[in-house]
Amino acid sequence: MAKAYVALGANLGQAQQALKDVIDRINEEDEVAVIKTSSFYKTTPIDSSGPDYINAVIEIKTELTAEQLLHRLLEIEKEFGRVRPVGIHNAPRTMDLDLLLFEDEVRQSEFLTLPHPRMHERAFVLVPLCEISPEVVIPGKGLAKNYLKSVAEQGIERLL
Ligand code: PH2
Ligand code: MG
Ligand code: MG
Repeated sequence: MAKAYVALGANLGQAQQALKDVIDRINEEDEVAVIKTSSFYKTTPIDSSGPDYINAVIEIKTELTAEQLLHRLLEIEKEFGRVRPVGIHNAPRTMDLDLLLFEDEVRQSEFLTLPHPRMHERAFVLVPLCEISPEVVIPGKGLAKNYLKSVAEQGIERLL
């Protein structure tokens, strides 16, 4: 069984409900169990347009490989209405599921880069990640919590 962290984000439609539903949906996968769920956060779009995002991070255990897991996540994004308009960078979306960490794997391919290359620059990832796993390490970068200070200017508000 591998431990992995997945970032959830949405800024179109009923984003908060969609995040709740997608966590249940991920947990329904036979080879995946959701172990921890962060609070939900309202966050300012970073390098993206449209309304504020709702973001969260989950910890999962899985029997899948990292590639298999990412394929499942991309299928689930589609079930939740994700479309990828051609030519619009980081277009507003109904659901984005990003594989942040998979055990301590480090790799780079067309399909999958681990750890997620921009995770240490984004409060909407680091804050919920450190909430559920305060001592988590980003391979090659060190403790995730050490990057919190550098993203302190980014707008993020914990929802109750
Ligand atoms: N996702 C992006 C780009 N920008 N900004 C916020 N606040 N939340 C996101 O989930 C997000 C973003 C690319 O996936
Ligand atoms: Mg993303
Ligand atoms: Mg994505």
